[in-house]
Amino acid sequence: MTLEFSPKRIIVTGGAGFIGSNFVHWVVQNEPDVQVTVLDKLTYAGNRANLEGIPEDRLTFVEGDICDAVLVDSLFADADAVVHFAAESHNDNSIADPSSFVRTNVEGTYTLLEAARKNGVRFHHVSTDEVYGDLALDDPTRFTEETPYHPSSPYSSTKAASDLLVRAWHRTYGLPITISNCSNNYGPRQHVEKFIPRQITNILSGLRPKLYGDGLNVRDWIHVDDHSSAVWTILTKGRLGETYLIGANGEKSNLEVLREILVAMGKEPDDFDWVKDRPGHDRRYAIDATKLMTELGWAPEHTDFVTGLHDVIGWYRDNEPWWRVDKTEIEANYAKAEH
Ligand code: NAD
Ligand code: TDX
Repeated sequence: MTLEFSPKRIIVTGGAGFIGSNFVHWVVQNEPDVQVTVLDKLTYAGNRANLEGIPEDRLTFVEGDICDAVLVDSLFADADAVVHFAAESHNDNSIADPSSFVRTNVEGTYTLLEAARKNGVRFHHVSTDEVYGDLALDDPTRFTEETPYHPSSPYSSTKAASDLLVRAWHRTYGLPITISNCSNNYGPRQHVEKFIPRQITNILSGLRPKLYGDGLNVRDWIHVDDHSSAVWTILTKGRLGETYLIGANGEKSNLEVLREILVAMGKEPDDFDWVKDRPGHDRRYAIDATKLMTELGWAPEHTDFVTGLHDVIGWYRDNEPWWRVDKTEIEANYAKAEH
């Protein structure tokens, strides 16, 4: 039985992005003894405003690059653990230009691992179910920790590379690590480039939603707060060197999700455009989270997807200045790719 780990000073990379910022809010609310340092480059996907409302005595914000070895080393000298969210995260961008994905996701993770090794810092690596490739729509199985890696896109192949680096640093150098691979997240503060926010903000902007291909691709949706509680559980109770899959039985086709959004926003279920498919588009993701649930006792709390979706729609209605600044440029880029 592994003794519980109780970090007091954690570094959260990518803590100004969608999932990282939700994780920081979750930790500050649920773990009163933990001090958080966010390291974030504030790329187009990072936003300092995502951390508003967090008391100053709980959070230190450092604007910087995870590839900056000197900076990373100085921060790690004073930390118990790092929770590594920072990444280039959008598949469509990785198809248009993979270079920043290789740099941040692979070289950045390597830089953090070396600093963790030097300073004896516990390492939790946040990854994705996309490293396993995809499943057929009629395949009765789901991904488990034993599924072989088979990534499809430049994004998912760089995430797979980073996972393998983390495993190697454990096996070779004995670095205390855990890895989690989660399914598609939804929730507040997700960038407007991603599927659910794009469709909601299109409708709020008087634009028609856009569905790729035949719309039957399946994603396994989980609320971002359930991802946060799972990552904390794995960091504090997980066995060293282990991988845990995170999911909440949320399989839905893109067409189903889009129709839920349209109906919730008072539109007709066919008020959208079919657009060009994504090259190499993964067909279906599905997670079996049995190991995390049985071994560590984790369970998701936000299991009613329609209620969660209504809350997210409300968040985008109430926070138009947050997303409006990026919307025009994102839609112009999508138009160039015929998406
Ligand atoms: P995001 O794009 O919203 O945020 C990424 C954050 O990382 C941003 O704040 C950005 O400024 C920062 N960043 C990027 N490059 C950096 C660099 N070189 N140095 C420092 N900071 C940098 O991403 P997200 O959707 O919140 O995803 C977070 C993590 O979770 C990623 O590792 C992703 O692979 C993983 N993940 C995401 C999902 C999902 O559904 N979005 C699902 C499973 C796993
Ligand atoms: O306008 C759109 N229309 C559409 O049909 C967009 C933006 C997407 N899609 C489709 C493509 C996917 O099948 O919707 C699905 C979801 O697309 P994304 O939001 O781009 O997510 P996905 O490619 O599934 O990857 C996400 O989940 C796993 C995150 O972006 C990754 O960071 C995470 O690893």
